[in-house]
Amino acid sequence: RGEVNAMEKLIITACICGAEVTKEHNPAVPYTVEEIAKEAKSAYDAGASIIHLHVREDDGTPTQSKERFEACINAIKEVCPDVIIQPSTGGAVGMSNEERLAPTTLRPEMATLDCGTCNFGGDEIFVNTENMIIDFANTMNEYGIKPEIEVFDKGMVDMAIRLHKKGYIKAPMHFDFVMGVNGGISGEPRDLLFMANSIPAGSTWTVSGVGRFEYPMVTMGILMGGHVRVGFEDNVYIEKGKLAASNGEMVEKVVRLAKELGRPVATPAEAREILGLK
Ligand code: KMH
Ligand code: ZN
Repeated sequence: RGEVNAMEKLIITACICGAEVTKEHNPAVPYTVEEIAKEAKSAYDAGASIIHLHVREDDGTPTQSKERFEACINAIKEVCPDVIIQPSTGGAVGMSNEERLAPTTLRPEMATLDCGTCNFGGDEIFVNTENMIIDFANTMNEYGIKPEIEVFDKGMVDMAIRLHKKGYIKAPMHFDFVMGVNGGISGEPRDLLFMANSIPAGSTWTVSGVGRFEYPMVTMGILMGGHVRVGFEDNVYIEKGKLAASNGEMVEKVVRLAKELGRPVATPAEAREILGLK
């Protein structure tokens, strides 16, 4: 169950911006349209085929504004014409459903579909009720968007499977196991084995590890035949105690690991093929 050919090309997703991380954490975190395009290009040039996209106002405030997404997507497409752009529908904790869904009206190839509610550190709660997930899935089906099913815990995998059986989420499903959120599943090797063994045959998966879990989870993901995500949204360090200069530097590290471990890296065209995008 959940097996992927270990020689399959490796899809690298770069989560270049996020909603929580700021320039105080790492001055290279992008806010403006120009900064977002520059970070996307650094990741793409290094080998990323998907950009998981959150956008900000110039002062760093997270926004789900359709206009801001459109401006950023256009700027990214100018410098990385064939990259797959995957807007977030998670946005930032506390945003309304309508706000969160705004980028789907641009009909991107992919978007995230968060499959459960969880604590998100401190007093934060990231809310995704069952009816919200159904509503978000229906919207994505209507617009022909392939969901990346974001799961922060095992129960969210089960929710996705249940909604698939009810016809709301189409197969083959593509999961992103987000490991190490303060409120979700941790990022120990056994946790990833458990998650990868819990999804239906024929599904694809990506793994991302938050903070110190990033590179260990990525390494395991490469070895297990999954796909991987890195970037400032998940972690701002290139190694313990050393800030990453760019998202591209983090992607370069993944490409080096993949080479050593025998996984060729997918181009955007190959990623589209693997994920069944049009
Ligand atoms: N910013 C988090 C609250 C997603 O992109 O879909 C949610 C998140 C997940 O980042
Ligand atoms: Zn995100």
